[in-house]
Order: sequence, then structure tokens, then C-alpha cells
Amino acid sequence: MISVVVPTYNEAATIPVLADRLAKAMGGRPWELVVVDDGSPDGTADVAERLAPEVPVRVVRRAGKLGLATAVMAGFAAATGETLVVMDADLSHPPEVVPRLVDALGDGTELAVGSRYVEGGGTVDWPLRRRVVSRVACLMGNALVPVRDATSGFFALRRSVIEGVRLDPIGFKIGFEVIARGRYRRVVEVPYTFRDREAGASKFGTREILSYALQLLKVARDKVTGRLSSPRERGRKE
Ligand SMILES: Nc1nc2c(ncn2[C@@H]2O[C@H](COP(=O)(O)OP(=O)(O)OP(=O)(O)O)[C@@H](O)[C@H]2O)c(=O)[nH]1
Ligand SMILES: [Mg+2]
Repeated sequence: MISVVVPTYNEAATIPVLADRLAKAMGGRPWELVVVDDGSPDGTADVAERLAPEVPVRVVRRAGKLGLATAVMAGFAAATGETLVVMDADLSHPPEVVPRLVDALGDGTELAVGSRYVEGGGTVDWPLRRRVVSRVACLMGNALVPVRDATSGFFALRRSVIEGVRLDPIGFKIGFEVIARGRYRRVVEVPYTFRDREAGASKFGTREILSYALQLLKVARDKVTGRLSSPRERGRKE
């Protein structure tokens, strides 16, 4: 079973499109959609719930806007699948790439990261400022983890990668946290083209940049003090 975890805040316009495209992309694979909504004023949670029974959807409702990282963690807790996928609701992450992420798992590969910064990947329609911020953020992250698109919010993993692992639910970049602290033998990057959101408002801003900087510092500290070994060694401790 594949659980696709999608955090939402005011995504009522796009969630039906996302669900429809996902359902088509998944083909015959057993899957569920886990929407984690933070009390969106636009009624995203109700819209998502009404997608059942056409789409195997589950909605986790949280009382207020508690942040993206904790939303994803709540989604992991509610998900029933052994394979977990995380993606945004705004169609920046193409649903058609999800099977490729999932199929990249296996054979010792327990984490697959959707990547804009490997051959075949890229961004379109993104303003220059966002492109520069993203590039710098990924270069900094790549100093600490073996993934070029270190801030990717689009990834698939086996549940075992995060089981018993304490993730720091700081800010926006839960993917970086999973890459830095998860237990896996191998990680691969799967190229995809990121598209800027067409509808709805961005939640990205200075606060997100600052919390990412803090997250980098914490991971660097834990590496230096030996609290964080390599993913492979973490895997062996099992
Ligand atoms: N549950 C929950 N979801 C959130 C929260 N903040 C953002 N999201 C969702 O997380 C995903 C990523 O947020 P975006 O606003 O697209 O962030 P971004 O991709 O960095 O920026 P833009 O695409 O430019 O808007 C989207 O599906 C949002 O609806 C939050 O506090 N709680
Ligand atoms: Mg987005």
C-alpha cells in the first residue's frame, strides 16, 4: 500500500485536480491519499472528504495552521502504507512522477527524492528570486547530505526509514530532515520538472528561509558532536 501524504492550507481549488491525476497515475497500485489540513478557511478539508468514494482519501483535520513539517508527520502517523510519499497540493510536484519515485525504491534503496537538480530535472515559471534562494539552499544542504535537491518536498520512502527516528519538525523542510536523520541504505534522486503554483497563495517567505538556516545548523551540530552518524551506519544499528 502506498500512502500519499499531502499537507494543505487553502488548496480547495487544486486538491480535486491533484486527486484525479494521482488516481490515473497510480494505475492498479493499491494507494490512499492522506490530506492533512490545518483548518483551511477555504474548506479544503470538506472538499477533500467529498472526493470519496471515487478516490481512497483520508482527511486529517488539525485545529489551526501548525506548520508544514508537523503536518507531514501527522500524515505519516495516520497513513497505513508501508510506502510513504510526500508532495505539495499545488501541482508543483507532478502526480505522474509518483510511480517513478515509488518504483525507484527497492534493492536497498529506501528513499527516493524528486529532484530538480539532476540531469532531466528543472524548474519552469519560477521567479528569479525563488530560483536563486532554492539553488543556494540546496547547495548548503548538499554540504551535509548526499542529495543535490536537499530541500525537495517531493519524496518517497519506506516507513522503516523514519521508524524510531526523532525528526525535528522545524519549519518547512521536512524532506531535509528525513534525508539527514532517516535510516536508509541508499537514496536516489528522480528527476522531475517543478512548476510554479497556478492558483492559491504562497506560504513561502523569510520565516521559512530562517527556519531552514536553523535546521542546517542543528544537523551540522549533530554531525560534529557525533549524534548523527551516516545513514548507512544508522541503518546498521537496527
Ligand atoms: N497542513 C499544512 N499545510 C501547509 C502549511 N503550510 C503550507 N502547507 C502546504 O504545504 C504545501 C507547500 O506549500 P506552498 O505554499 O506551496 O509552499 P512553496 O511550494 O514553498 O511555495 P509556493 O509554491 O510559491 O506557494 C502546499 O500543499 C501547502 O498547502 C501548514 O501550515 N499546514
Ligand atoms: Mg508550492
